[in-house]
Amino acid sequence: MDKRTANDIWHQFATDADCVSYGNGHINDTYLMTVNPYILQRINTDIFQNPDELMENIENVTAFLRRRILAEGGDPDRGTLTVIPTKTGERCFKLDEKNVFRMYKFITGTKTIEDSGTPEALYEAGVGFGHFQRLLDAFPIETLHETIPDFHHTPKRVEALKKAVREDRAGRADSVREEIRFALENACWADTVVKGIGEGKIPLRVTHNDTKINNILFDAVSGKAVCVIDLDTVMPGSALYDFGDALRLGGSAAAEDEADLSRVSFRVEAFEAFAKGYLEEMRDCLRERELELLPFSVKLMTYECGIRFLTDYLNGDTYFKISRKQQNLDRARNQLQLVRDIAAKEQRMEEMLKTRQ
Ligand code: ADP
Ligand code: GN1
Ligand code: MG
Repeated sequence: MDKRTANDIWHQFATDADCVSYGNGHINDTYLMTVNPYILQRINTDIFQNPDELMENIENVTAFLRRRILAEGGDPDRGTLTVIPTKTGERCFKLDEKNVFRMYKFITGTKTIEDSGTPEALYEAGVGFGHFQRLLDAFPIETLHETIPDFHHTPKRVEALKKAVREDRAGRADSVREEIRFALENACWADTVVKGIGEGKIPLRVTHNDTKINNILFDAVSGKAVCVIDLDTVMPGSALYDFGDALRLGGSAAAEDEADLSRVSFRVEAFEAFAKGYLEEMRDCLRERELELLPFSVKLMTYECGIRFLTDYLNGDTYFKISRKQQNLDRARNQLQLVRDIAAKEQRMEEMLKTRQ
């Protein structure tokens, strides 16, 4: 999008630009123009095919969070996203079917963490995501739309991988036999959380479903978690999805697409720090089965992401953006290597949690 288009779109939204008389000059007429900073985002309509439902979710969830944050004496303008409607009162602006925009208040004085993060930052991230989930504990979950159906249904992700292998659309299956073998050999525990939900041992909650550490804004000075952002995938899900996904990235010693697998390992100290923050918020809300599966969830979510990358590589890179050839394959190999390391450290993490309880 060029600057001019962005500017035209910006004018569609009900922003609060102000113009007041300024100073005490005797000669000229002087005015101060103020405008708060805003975030303008184009919604990816290839992935989110119903932007109206998506924005309804975000509006309802942020309105609920706003009330909860006010009730506990916090600042809702910093603690949650604020959706700015268009001048005609819509939640988003549709230039055409493909180009749909939304606006949020920009939350000032914050930063994001783009690497895995120090244990201190991970503790804060744990508090941030845990707090988000706790505040949404009483949200009427049945009112939420599923913005991407079966998003974390791991067995269906396994089926999608099998289909991609069968179809072999990009002619790449022969070159990744070892990765496919490892993925399918480990598919036996893919249904653990889905089964737990089905049996009523794991409750459905309002979950974020994309808890990358860069989806939290941290205070630029104190480093404390300020606001959970990127709410497109807020849907009914399991707390284990959010816990596991946060550590999939936050717990890794290397970037998600690091091709040198000798650098890929899981940092148990990151798990300890994140779990500490998360449990300070969520311990009293979680059921026994959820607590039990926290270490497992890190392996599960890393596995799920690994097979999603592998599937996309086999399909010819149609879902995840790539900036170089084979990036999805590097990501897949990286995540599957991380699964091996997490599995080797799973028991240590379980013991760590037991001594904390
Ligand atoms: P994506 O889905 O592409 O990851 P995000 O919603 O996470 O998009 O936004 C991308 C980046 O924009 C964030 O990582 C953050 O740096 C910044 N950002 C988004 N919303 C806000 C906001 N309300 N205030 C400040 N920064 C924001
Ligand atoms: C995508 O948009 P982003 O980068 O926050 C993906 C996540 C994956 C992640 C892997 C809607 O997240 O599910 O875990 O990439 N989001 C969607 O890095 O598919
Ligand atoms: Mg994001």
